[in-house]
Amino acid sequence: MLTRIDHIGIACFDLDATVEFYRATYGFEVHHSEVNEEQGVREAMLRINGTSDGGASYLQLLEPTREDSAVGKWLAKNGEGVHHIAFGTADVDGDAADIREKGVRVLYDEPRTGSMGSRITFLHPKDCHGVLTELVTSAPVESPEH
Ligand code: CMX
Ligand code: CO
Repeated sequence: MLTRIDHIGIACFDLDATVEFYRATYGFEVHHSEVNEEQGVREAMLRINGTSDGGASYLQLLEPTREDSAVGKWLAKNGEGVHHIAFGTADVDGDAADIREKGVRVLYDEPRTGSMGSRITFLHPKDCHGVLTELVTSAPVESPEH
């Protein structure tokens, strides 16, 4: 079951400048940043709020690491802006299977690795009224180290 907005993915040409815009304008700070080579992105997660199921909602700022990546191609065509939305679920495998049965193209056979060790998959935007849609199961919370 999809229970929350996990994040909104925003494509940008210059990650550092875009992070600075969100900091200076709204006061949002970077909660986490990483490079995901498989997805071809350098990204920053800005944590907006916690949610009642223990998750959180983020803005995901995305700069392409290569022109032929999903974000690189999209930016070349559209310029900067909202690239995708992501719903949070405790069971990305089950929800992806259910949605595939409804005739929506799920892009991956098995979920792949997303931000902060999450497991992610995508639904084709042409089957979702023009919205690239991601499903996310967050990584389990690790117990603190001794
Ligand atoms: N939102 C809405 N429509 C989109 C889109 C987007 N983000 N990206 C592509 N499209 C549309 C295009 O406009 C195009 O439409 P037309 O045929 O009407 O012109 C069509 O989809 C095909 O687009 P394309 O430019 O030829 O791109 P591809 O088919 O090669 O790739 C997609 C599209 C969705 C399969 C690819 O972007 C993908 O695999 N996305 C999932 C992975 C991803 O986005 N990773 C980055 C984020 C990582 C993260 O969130 O952690
Ligand atoms: Co995303």
